[in-house]
Amino acid sequence: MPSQRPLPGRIQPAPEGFLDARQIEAVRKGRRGFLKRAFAAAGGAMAGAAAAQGAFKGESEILELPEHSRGLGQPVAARAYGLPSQFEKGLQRRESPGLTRVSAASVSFAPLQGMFGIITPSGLHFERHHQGWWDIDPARHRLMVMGMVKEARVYTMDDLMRLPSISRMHFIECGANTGMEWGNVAVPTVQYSHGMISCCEYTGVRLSTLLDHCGYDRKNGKFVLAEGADGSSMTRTIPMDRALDDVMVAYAMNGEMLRPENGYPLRLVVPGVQGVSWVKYLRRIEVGDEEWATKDEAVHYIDLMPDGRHRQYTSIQECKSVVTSPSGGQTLLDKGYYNVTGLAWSGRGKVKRVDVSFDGGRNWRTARLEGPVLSKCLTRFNIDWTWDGRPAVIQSRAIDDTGYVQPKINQLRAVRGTRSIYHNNAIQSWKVSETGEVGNVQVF
Ligand SMILES: Nc1nc2c(c(=O)[nH]1)N[C@H]1C(S)=C(S)[C@@H](COP(=O)(O)O)O[C@H]1N2
Ligand SMILES: [Mo]
Repeated sequence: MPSQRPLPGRIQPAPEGFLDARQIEAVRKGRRGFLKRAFAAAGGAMAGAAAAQGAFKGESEILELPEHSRGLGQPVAARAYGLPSQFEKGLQRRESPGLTRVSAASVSFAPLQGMFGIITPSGLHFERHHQGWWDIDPARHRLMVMGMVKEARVYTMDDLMRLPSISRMHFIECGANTGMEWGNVAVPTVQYSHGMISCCEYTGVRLSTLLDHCGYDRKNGKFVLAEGADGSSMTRTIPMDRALDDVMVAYAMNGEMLRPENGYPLRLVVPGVQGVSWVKYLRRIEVGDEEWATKDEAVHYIDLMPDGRHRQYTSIQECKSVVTSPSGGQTLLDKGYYNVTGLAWSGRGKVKRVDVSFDGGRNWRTARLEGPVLSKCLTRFNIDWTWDGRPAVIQSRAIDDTGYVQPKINQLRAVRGTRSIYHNNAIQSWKVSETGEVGNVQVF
């Protein structure tokens, strides 16, 4: 068992992979003991009520002063980069065993089941590398802007950091997120079904600032190409109106310089658009008059339709949501109240509403949206639920401010078939069994 913080609301966290029945029983017993202690410590009123009848539950635990209440704590950690508590070690990005042959061309998934709010801590950000990651010396890194411009320029990092700076919060979702579920139920936990999404605050320069600076061709410059400096030669076309709208050349993430895995020292931020266009280790921007149809636009990142043809240049991540707790692999240990929580997002703007069903889509209730609700950014939702101990199917359905409603998996398949990899934004269903185990199911 990985050591992992017990989640609020009496939910046993999903371990990596599956537990057998014997392990679940062991967890249940251990967890019950923990709960009794936790309640005694937390509930003053509860403790008071119990105390009226004599000694209250957990009395000895709360009265016995632990070492940390008596001794001297650690000195300031001033010279070291801060790390999470040792008790949080179980919460990590994870690779899906067997998904790819080499880890340099692979994915690590963010542990959505154990995260709070909307910001992804940098150390839990998902990763997708086509040719491994690098820690590039910023003093030697350069960005060239060229093509249909009056004056081609090469920028150093120092040059870029002198330019007018902006900070924005946005989600990044790999187009292949939830791609395993096109055919049938494929993976056990929300980490593996939806963990190729993250959401951070980015700081950098508007791409339009650079395009203006170089004097891009306003008449014929209809597209820009972005290219990365790693061996994957990642290259993606971005239409000029989008490039001028909210695209950023970012050097910082969550208040510090980008992490190497996420493109240090420079990456493109293309709000609302699939992750592949967020070119890392950005070294070149070219202005042109037509799409480039590079390998990452002609061979990969295309959607195979039922009639055998491919859709190309499908880049926007449509409105989507998922309940992150309770979710696949977790176990509800008791009947009673739960705060059901999840994430919603739309590549077209803001999330307007999220509805949650506990009976497989027959009845829906509207969830509470936590602020801030920002455009092309994750939105946290919460809803009250009292579990009566009977089987349940939990779903969430998001609606964005264009009025678009997140589809059911069969509605999506009716249009797209089952052979796509990318852009699966279907409603996710989690089945809760009588014994409280939560698993991945598809409901039609
Ligand atoms: N240079 C470069 N940029 C890249 C990639 C890459 O392999 N090399 N992968 C792309 C893909 S497919 C995704 S989903 C995102 C992942 O970003 P992250 O690793 O910061 O999560 O980066 C994109 N940009
Ligand atoms: Mo991706």
